[in-house]
Amino acid sequence: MITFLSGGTGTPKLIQGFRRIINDNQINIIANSADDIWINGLYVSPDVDTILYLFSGLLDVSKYWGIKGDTYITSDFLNQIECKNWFSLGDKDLAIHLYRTQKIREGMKLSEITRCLCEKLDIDANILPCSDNHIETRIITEEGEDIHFQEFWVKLKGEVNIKDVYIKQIEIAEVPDKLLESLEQSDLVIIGPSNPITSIGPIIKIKEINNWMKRNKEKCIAISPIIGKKAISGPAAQLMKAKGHEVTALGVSEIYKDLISTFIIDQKDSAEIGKITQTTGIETLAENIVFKSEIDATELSKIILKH
Ligand code: FO1
Repeated sequence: MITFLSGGTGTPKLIQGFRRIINDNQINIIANSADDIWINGLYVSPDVDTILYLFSGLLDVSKYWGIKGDTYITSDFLNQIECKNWFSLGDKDLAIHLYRTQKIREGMKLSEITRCLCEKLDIDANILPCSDNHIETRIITEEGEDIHFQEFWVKLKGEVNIKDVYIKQIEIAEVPDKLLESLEQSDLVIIGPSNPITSIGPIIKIKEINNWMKRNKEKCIAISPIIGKKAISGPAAQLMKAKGHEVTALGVSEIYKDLISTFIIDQKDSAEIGKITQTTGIETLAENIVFKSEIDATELSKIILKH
């Protein structure tokens, strides 16, 4: 079994590569749930849904969130009657949020709801939110405002001077029932090339996951989401800087150093291998980590499996 820690778009793209060479029933996903947000009375779980849509063949791969071919009739009409609707929910996507919200109201846990959705969408992979507790990434702006990650990223388009980032309720977050069992059954645990602060950060900050990885770091590897001094995509650079990390592959390796035994950086950063290994003691490989197509992701997947 292979377990992926996933959030944002980088790890889902890598997973697409793995799916060409291993069966879905050999894959566990631990998805970030700290991007979750209540919007217009509905509970939306973006990083879990991206994975659900990916494994059910529904994902809009032009943006790596939402459902392909979805329409926005409800969202547009909502905009007409309520101007605050800055988070666009597709009409089919809405059905998932209606279902999840109803089940939450009936007292079901997020992991149980995710399992039901996997059955309904004919998904063979084992998909788990990192916690059944509600955790939430919050951004504190230079002006002192404390806003949800989605407000920072979607409403304000990331154009914010960040003073700090924190994960609300992370100290008391517990893993879902079967999560540790899934990790125990894994031959390999992969931190994909996602943002280490807000996509992977919440997952590895959960005590039971963090402790498990520390005890099993030989099985754990990570792929850098940073090449040179830039993020492959998304707000990783901005967020790493805000948390005082160097925006380089070395900076990423320092975040993961207690949890992994192998780190994969981009070929363009190959000169950094010595420095990373010296600073962190992690075996470091330089490969192509930019996925222009599924073939690139498959190539990296093959290299990881052979290693
Ligand atoms: N991203 C946007 O840039 N604009 C949106 O309106 C938006 C809506 C949305 C709805 C459901 C969903 O699952 C994801 C959505 N996203 C949207 C993506 C999301 O903000 C982030 O990309 C993820 O949270 C980062 O992993």
